[in-house]
Amino acid sequence: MTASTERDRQKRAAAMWAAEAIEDGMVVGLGSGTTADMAIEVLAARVAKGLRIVGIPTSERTAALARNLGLPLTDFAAHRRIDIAIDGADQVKRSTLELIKGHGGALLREKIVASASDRMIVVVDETKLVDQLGGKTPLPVEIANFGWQTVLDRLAALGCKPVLRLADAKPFVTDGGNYIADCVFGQIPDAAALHDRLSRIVGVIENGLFIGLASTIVVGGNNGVEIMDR
Ligand code: A5P
Repeated sequence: MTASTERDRQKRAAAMWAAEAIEDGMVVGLGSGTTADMAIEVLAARVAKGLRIVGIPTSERTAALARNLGLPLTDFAAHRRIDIAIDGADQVKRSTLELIKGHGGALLREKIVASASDRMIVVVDETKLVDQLGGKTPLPVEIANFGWQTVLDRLAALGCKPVLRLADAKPFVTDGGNYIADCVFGQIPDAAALHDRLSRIVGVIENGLFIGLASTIVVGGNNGVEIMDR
């Protein structure tokens, strides 16, 4: 088995575990990314067999996938609270269950959905587990497009190397119409402190540090899934 096939198998095992935790009548937060997609596929198959749920998507891409698969969608106008959100992550810190998210660019909606959820189940393969957040993995920060250059300067003053994310040689634009600065901080020993400092920069809309939001991490590994609860 190739490494990528094995990784897909691990991701699918985690996604299946999370999708099986969803019960009839629930409002479900639908995450973004390849692992969340797998959970959405399992949920849609369960809906086809009679499970009654509604989903709130964390991205336009996820909304399109859910619609194509026949998974009914709703929004915050109809439901203020979500029972369970299922989403992926780019890094998970073992000891604290703090996350880095946003490599897919959906971090703002993902964080709004996670914050409105009674429970957030994070689905990852074992390559996402780390002892310390950051390292070479950049922290995505969603920023206003007006004056983005000044925001990058302020981010750099925090000690990182911010790079404006591009797509097809133009700035990548999020579903909310904003830009993303990918910030390499190196090791992030105190995620809460960094989160606060980022939040104080005018023009920063949200950052990819998810602190105190994940309830359960489902890690797909060689020998099935490992469950880490907060
Ligand atoms: C999307 O913005 C991200 O937060 C994703 O949840 C994250 O990139 C995980 O994606 P994969 O499951 O594709 O690795």
